[in-house]
Amino acid sequence: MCSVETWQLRAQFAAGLSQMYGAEVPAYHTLVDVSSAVNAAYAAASPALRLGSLERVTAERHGAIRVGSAAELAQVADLFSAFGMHPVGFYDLREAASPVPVVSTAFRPVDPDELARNPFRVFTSMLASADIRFFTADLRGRVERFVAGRQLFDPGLIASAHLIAAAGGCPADEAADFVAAAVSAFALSREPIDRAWYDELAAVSAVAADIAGVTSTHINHLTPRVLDIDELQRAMTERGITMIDHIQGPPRVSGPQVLLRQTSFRALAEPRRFRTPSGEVVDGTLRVRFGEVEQRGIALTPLGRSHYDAAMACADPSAVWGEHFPATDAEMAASGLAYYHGGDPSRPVVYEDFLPASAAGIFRSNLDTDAVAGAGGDTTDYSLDWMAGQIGHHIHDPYDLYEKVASS
Ligand code: OOG
Ligand code: NI
Repeated sequence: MCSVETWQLRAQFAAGLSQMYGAEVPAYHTLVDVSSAVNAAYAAASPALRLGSLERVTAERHGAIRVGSAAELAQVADLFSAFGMHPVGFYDLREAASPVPVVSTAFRPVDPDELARNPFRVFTSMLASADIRFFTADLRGRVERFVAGRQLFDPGLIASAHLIAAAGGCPADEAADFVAAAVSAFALSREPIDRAWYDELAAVSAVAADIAGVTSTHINHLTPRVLDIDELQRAMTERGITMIDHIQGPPRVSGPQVLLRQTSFRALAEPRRFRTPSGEVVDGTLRVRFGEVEQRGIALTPLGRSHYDAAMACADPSAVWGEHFPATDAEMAASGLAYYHGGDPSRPVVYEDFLPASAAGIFRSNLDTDAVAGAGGDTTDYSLDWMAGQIGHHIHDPYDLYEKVASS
């Protein structure tokens, strides 16, 4: 008997992570408070919220995690399927203007009613250790051995996840333990970090060190959703918090707001423990986690996306926006640029995914140094199909999902 359904487990998982992360990163509470205030003020001024109710938007979060290998990603996929979160899309952040040596997917509910019940999603990145532009053969071998030798998830947790995913839920007396065990797998570890190993990886890429320099994974950030990100950016700055210079993604426009806009701030140094080369355990700090906020707009069709990419290729996208996009939803719908439920311009389909260029910008926001990619082309096999084969789960094409939502 499944008295607790998958979506309820997902809601509990999101709430549990939020509670844990808030205890670990107090600035998160400031961010959530400011976000809630911005949303309440926006909703009060604009009674018709077309992109989600105040309740859904204010409760909405996305998380980000990073793992070291395809085998670890497969475990994440198995674990998240118990929460009704399935992989959608393939993001290659090695191709960004400031490359990050990871390939990613996003785990999220795929059915509209599931999104409505709880839209929790987790952007999940895997270290691209096979990319010789970042890792020498020697370093790759050591990274892969280190990662293969650690255990991110208790095999019992993954076994339970299989059963829950297959049954669509679990009995009430099992739910709390399962969710608590899943949440704690993403806690920041107190295990001492091998200083020399961490520093060697950090010299290649700070993200590589965060992923493969430690024996566990952790929530990197937990992102609230706001209805007015410019106002959020202003309010956070007013509180003395230094935000990244530019909001990532599309500019603020007077017409229909599309896709996803994001901003972030650098987290404070967090206490971590290190083991020095002489074997001594000492206290130190790392700055790897940050705060992020998102504003979601309308999902674009492949045609709309090509217009978006063309606008974003210009030095000042806001100056040329009108050359690529019309000013009204009616024209957006008529020209097939964006998705609307049943083609009705008053009912936009919300973008539920991520943007690779923005993600790379978000990754960078907490780094002192960028990764330096060596010369040469990509010789790896990384692709959506490769990833799907490795993890043994179908990876949904986001456009298929939007088509289905728009026509249902
Ligand atoms: C993921 C960065 C990307 C987003 O919202 O685009 C991301 C990470 O830092 O692990 O979270
Ligand atoms: Ni994020």
